[in-house]
Amino acid sequence: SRLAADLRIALDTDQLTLLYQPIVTMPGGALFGVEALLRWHHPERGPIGPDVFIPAAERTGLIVPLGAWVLEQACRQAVTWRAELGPAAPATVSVNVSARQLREARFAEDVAAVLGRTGLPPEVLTVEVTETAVFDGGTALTELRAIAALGVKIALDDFGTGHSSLSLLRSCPADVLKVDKSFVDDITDGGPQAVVVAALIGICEGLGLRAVAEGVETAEQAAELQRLGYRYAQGFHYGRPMPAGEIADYRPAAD
Ligand code: G
Ligand code: G
Ligand code: NA
Ligand code: MN
Repeated sequence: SRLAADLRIALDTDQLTLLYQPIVTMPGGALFGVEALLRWHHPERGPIGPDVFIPAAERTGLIVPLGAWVLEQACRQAVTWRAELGPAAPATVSVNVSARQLREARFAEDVAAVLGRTGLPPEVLTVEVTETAVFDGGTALTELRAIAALGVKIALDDFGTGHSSLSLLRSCPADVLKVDKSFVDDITDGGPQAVVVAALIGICEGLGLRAVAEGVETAEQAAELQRLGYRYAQGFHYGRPMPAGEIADYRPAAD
């Protein structure tokens, strides 16, 4: 397609950038880590969202070189932050990995190579995968176990929206569970979402997983999450995705 052809060019020029969104601790909202989020500024069409071009990149297989670029950029940035900010650097840098990337038998090898090239300690990198990508079968679990063995952290992204299964939490070497925004949206209404969010923190505590609440947009949601026992959050209430250079200046705006 036209989009895929343009994306191939974008990869070779400098139309792609990574923004970084704070992942914070509660209470207080101090910076804990960041999630890398890909942005494409098309020379004629302007900004195109990853929800549009990632699926196209998956269909064409371009996601493999694209994903490798994202991984390399994010690891290099993490190394730069550690050199420049020392203990104030993000403790973890998360990178989204799609189903197709995980199906590539070389994924773990590529991750190991990037860590070697950049010198980033493996435990600083978090790979975010969806439940659906893990269930995709094939080599996904093998690749995840291989990167976990390197010391890289694994986060289950958008948790609750896919085929959420408790057996997945046992078979997949996950360290972090990211509770999807759709569950966080209505927690202050006392509806069924609140029950799910409350149950997930218990599951995470029991299994030794770090629970991160995604899409936190209001002070009321943040307060309710803290009341339920959540200690990590991400969302516009705390910080929007921002250029790497702004992360050093991040200060908690709110609890
Ligand atoms: O940043 P935004 O909310 O627009 O992201 C939309 C979707 O695109 C999210 O599901 C996010 O996980 C995905 N996404 C953003 N950056 C990347 C990336 O670098 N690689 C992959 N595979 N997905 C990404
Ligand atoms: O699928 P994933 O969780 O990786 O998607 C992250 C996406 O969610 C990013 O594109 C980011 O821009 C978006 N996002 C992050 N926080 C918020 C929020 O508080 N509200 C909304 N609407 N989107 C958010
Ligand atoms: Na994500
Ligand atoms: Mn998510």
